[in-house]
Amino acid sequence: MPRQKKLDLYRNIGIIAHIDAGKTTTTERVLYYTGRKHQIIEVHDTKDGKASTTTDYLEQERKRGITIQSAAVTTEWNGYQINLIDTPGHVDFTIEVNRSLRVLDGAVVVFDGVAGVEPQTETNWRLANQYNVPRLCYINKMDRIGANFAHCVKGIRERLGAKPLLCQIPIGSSDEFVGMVDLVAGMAYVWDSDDKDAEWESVPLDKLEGRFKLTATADQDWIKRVPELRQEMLETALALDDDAFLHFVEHGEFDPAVLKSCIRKGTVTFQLVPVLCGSSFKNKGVQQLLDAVIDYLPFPGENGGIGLVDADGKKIGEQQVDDDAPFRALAFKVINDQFGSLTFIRIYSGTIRKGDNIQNVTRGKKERVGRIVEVQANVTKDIEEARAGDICALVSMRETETGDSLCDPDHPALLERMRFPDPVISVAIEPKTRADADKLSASLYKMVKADPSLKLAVDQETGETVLRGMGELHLEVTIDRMRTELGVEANMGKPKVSFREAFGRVVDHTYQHKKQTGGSGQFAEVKMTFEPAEPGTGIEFIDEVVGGRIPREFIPSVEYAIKEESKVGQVAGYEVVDFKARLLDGKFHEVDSSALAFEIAGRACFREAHRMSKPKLLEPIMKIEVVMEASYLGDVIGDINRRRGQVVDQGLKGTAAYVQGYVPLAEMFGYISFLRSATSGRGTFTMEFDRYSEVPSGLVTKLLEKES
Ligand SMILES: Nc1nc2c(ncn2[C@@H]2O[C@H](COP(=O)(O)OP(=O)(O)OP(=O)(O)O)[C@@H](O)[C@H]2O)c(=O)[nH]1
Ligand SMILES: [Mg+2]
Repeated sequence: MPRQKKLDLYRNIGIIAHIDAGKTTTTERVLYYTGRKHQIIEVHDTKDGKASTTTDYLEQERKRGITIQSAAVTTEWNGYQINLIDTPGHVDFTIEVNRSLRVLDGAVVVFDGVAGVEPQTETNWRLANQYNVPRLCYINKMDRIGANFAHCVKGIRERLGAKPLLCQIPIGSSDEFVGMVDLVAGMAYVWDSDDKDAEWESVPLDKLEGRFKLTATADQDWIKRVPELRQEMLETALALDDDAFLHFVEHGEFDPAVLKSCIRKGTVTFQLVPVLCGSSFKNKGVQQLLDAVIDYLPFPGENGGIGLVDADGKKIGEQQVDDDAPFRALAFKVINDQFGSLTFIRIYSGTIRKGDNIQNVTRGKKERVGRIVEVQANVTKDIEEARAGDICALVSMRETETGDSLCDPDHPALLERMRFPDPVISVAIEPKTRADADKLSASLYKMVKADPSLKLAVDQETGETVLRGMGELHLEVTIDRMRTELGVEANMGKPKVSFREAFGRVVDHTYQHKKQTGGSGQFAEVKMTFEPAEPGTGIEFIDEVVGGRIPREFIPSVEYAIKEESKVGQVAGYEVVDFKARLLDGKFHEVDSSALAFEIAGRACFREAHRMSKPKLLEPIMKIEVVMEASYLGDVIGDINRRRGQVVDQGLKGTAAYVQGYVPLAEMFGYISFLRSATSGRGTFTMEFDRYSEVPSGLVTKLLEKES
């Protein structure tokens, strides 16, 4: 079947933001105004379990009023197909933003008009930078008391380092917010009520003077500055097209279509970021936001394709978005339930049809395409084929996991995958009843497979099953979802910090494994150097053996030994990270050497070398931001210092004060209770993993005791 809709009529976009900025509320409006649904459900009306927004359909999402997993919906606007992913803002679920941004072509960044740039706005912004995703800024919640458009724009410029292009400015704020001036169209839109079906009146710019009675001077100023702001916007945007710019400077005229194409060019090439405003909750600005998505965000392939990489992840080329090229797609999400699995893919090139055989290049396995479905949040619809630019899901793939490349078997390639964040917290898990015990490990395995920011391990000393994740909420929600989705109940132990270990200094070490008394003997000798490496570089094994001093076939056993043995460090049994292991030399015996003998030698060499290196214990350091009334600032800062923290910034956000700093995770358990009592319940905080850092030597024993 030929392509039904031209590629430039597609938009694959994500909605990203800090928690509570209004992503899901905006998504509900998008579905309503595009005619996809006939009723709007408010996020805060779903706790009783009777109703649900389209994208927050999980029981855990409804109860908590937050988004936990990203959900995809498809809709149409003015003949364009919009595939939209609503993502969570809570930092514990950052993997969902990460993997969505990997496969999307554009994003709408939503801001709470009162809070402006918040910690997760920054994190998600950085992620969008990493994945080269052009974006629009939508300053939502302009109806809230304290909404401050200028503060938000300043944040975009200063904290996100972007060049905001004001395409709209608000008319009024808080309960006086009635609409916006569209500087691009040269028209103001004024709504006659907050109703979802309210009409807006289009008011020409020369009729604005004296039309609104705005109490706040700042709000009046925005309206007064309209001519000046429009001129500024026009000059900035038109500067992206030399001819249009010259014509504008000389004659004061421009072609509206050229203006839009300039803004689009600036957006797609990251030279500017269009800024819009509105109030999704009060039903103002969402249709205009949709227009901007069409006008300024790229269609699939407009901003390039996806990187092709070698087995080590090094970029070796690019796959353009192209129907006629061989089939290539990236799996970005796997959802499991009792009945099977759904694997979400983004197709970069080619076409797949039901019944096709495809290759999972990452795992070297064949897969068969049984069913292809289009997904509308939790509802699927079978389709016959899917093609370049599409986001769809495959039913019951057997081998495919998040991040895998799926290709035409005759044209295998590895596509650039997403990065998975490091889990920093762990809990011991035990089955609730004997019936649960039988199914527990299989169910945990399914949860971990669906969420690469979880890790599962067995504590070698205690034999306990240990689940690691991004935070307490992440682990709690995982266990609860296992109950509701897979019918298996488990109890969770106390959350603990996931420490790591590192080499303290360079160590040269030789180990000889010899057992040659009676029967068949064992012999292997390895000479190795271990050196600490930069944080985040992982483990590098370098084979420098020359002249057959160790036969080739035994070298992989040494590498395997080092990687396995590094899972249990010599300080306290935590994983050893970031080092280079060089295998320099060794000895072997014609008869008594074997792969096993070299593995044993490698393991022992690692253990002894790690112990000799004055090994370090590393702990996760969290970046925190606390927002409270200014009068509590002193108490909050004093407390951060007592928690071995370091304050790096403090200031005012509207009428509230904020502090930013770094605190070891080990000192952050129970922080919310401190904050509540210290600020009469009015303080809030967010924290996210920043880096691993060495535990001061004097504290190692104390900390390990506290955590055990
Ligand atoms: N006053 C006001 N409230 C809003 C607006 N948009 C959303 N809200 C409210 O803000 C709260 C959070 O909204 P959500 O849409 O769940 O926010 P979110 O960004 O999806 O949150 P997470 O997915 O949990 O990160 C809800 O109570 C909404 O009703 C708005 O424009 N004005
Ligand atoms: Mg949400």
